[in-house]
Amino acid sequence: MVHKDANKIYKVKTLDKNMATKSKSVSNLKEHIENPQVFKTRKPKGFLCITKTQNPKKVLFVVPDVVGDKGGATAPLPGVAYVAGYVRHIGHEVAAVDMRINRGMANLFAKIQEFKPDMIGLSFMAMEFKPVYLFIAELKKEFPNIKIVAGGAGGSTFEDQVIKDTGVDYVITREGERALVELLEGWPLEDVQGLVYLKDGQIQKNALRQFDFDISSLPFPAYDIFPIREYIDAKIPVVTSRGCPYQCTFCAMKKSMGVAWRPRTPENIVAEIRHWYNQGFRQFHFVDDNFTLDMERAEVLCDAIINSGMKIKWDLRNGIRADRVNERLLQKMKDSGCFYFAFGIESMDQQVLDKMKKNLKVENVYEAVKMAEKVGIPFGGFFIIGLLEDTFEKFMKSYEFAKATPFEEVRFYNPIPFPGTELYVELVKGICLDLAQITI
Ligand code: B12
Ligand code: SF4
Repeated sequence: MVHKDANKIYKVKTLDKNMATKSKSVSNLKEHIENPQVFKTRKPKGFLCITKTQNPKKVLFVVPDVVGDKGGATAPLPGVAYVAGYVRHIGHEVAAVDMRINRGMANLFAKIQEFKPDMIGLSFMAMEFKPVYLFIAELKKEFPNIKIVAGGAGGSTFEDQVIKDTGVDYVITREGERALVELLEGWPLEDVQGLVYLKDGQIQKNALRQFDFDISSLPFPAYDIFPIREYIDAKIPVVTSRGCPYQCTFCAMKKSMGVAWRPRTPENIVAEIRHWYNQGFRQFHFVDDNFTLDMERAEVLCDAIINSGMKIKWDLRNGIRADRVNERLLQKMKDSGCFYFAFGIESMDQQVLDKMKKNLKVENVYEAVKMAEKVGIPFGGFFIIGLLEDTFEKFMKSYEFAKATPFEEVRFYNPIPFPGTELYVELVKGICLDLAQITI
């Protein structure tokens, strides 16, 4: 499942000084993918030239049984599916156990005994660290000789601390596709960018990996290794872009996905949707950090969906910015099947917004909800209570606004100072908050 237009030139528009203007021709990776016989050995650091492994390994991806507020697994994890898809494409054998669906350690142990993986790959979010660490301890006890590699937002957040706290063999920070392949190929550990590992009992943290600008040329996520029809939402998650250039102080996605916004080509996205459409799926869930950053590109994508003739429904629950929509875009979103989206508003008090560096004006929010009402897509609003500068009176502005606006859904979150965020630094260093007091 590799997109055929992978070397199409797609212009990445820039938003502010945080992003350099780029026009990127996607790469010689495509040549390698299309000519899998060309197996080249290790090249200068940072360049992945492996196209087909000569030493296939078995990797079992495990999603620990930690579920959010829905009490069950809503969808397979895109991050794990991306990594698995890439590793499989190179020729390694992959399988997955989503323990949120196939519950119980006994089931997992049976699967491990049957599949006999060379390596177990785990993904977790920082919030989930307590149950996940207990889970790793059990796994290590039962299978002390199988290497475990941890990744995901949790791995990128805690880095070496994960090894210290759990004894996993490796942590891969940031994007995991190419790093895991390099690890499986047996590259010298010090050459695998983004890898954290133990050497002679000492933690080694390699240089961080550059973010991947070639995401249209990655194989589609391997959702097929998950029990895809057993999730609560019969929706396929689609990551149409990675990263976000804004600097919101509370936001914890930078450490795993970075400030560089990297869109996939509309053709590539439509090809992925078509793949699942042909298998009977009609609902999709776009999980970008900043789907509408480039409004023109979002329109082009909506047009491409409309022109594809596929009658799909899609939603966007991650919160788009109120200053990155216009009526024409919203209309195209609706026409292409968008049945719900949410605005990431955070606060209706300008001082609080400014303090969190949201780079948003409350006026933008008023305008955006008016447009959304006019176009008629049901929409939600996400807020955060209790960030720095917030007070009861300021919170009431958000509360009154939420009550007065015909939101389909309103969420008020508490802020969590994730390591790696500016909020964390402000709280821990600035106000000398005792780290031991932070429970997440
Ligand atoms: C979709 C999504 C969800 C989905 C699915 C979660 C998931 N684990 O994928 C749902 C709705 C369940 C969800 C829920 C929550 N989420 Co959420 N979510 C996201 C979102 C928007 C996209 C994730 C995604 O698919 N990205 C695209 C893929 C390609 O990237 P990726 O997952 O990072 O995977 C790459 C690497 O991390 C790595 N990798 C991933 N897994 C593995 C495994 C191995 C073995 C290796 C080697 C590498 C590797 O390689 C992947 C490919 O490059 C992210 C934002 C973000 N950009 O990460 C927030 C994010 C992960 N969520 C976050 C939070 C806080 C939550 C909630 C706590 C929100 C809440 N208050 O309720 C809940 C937690 C639910 C729970 N379990 O208790 C935070 C996590 C912070 C942190 N440092 O851990 C993020 C970063 C949002 C943010 N801006 O702060 N979320
Ligand atoms: S909260 Fe949204 S706009 Fe702000 S940095 Fe995170 S993803 Fe970007």
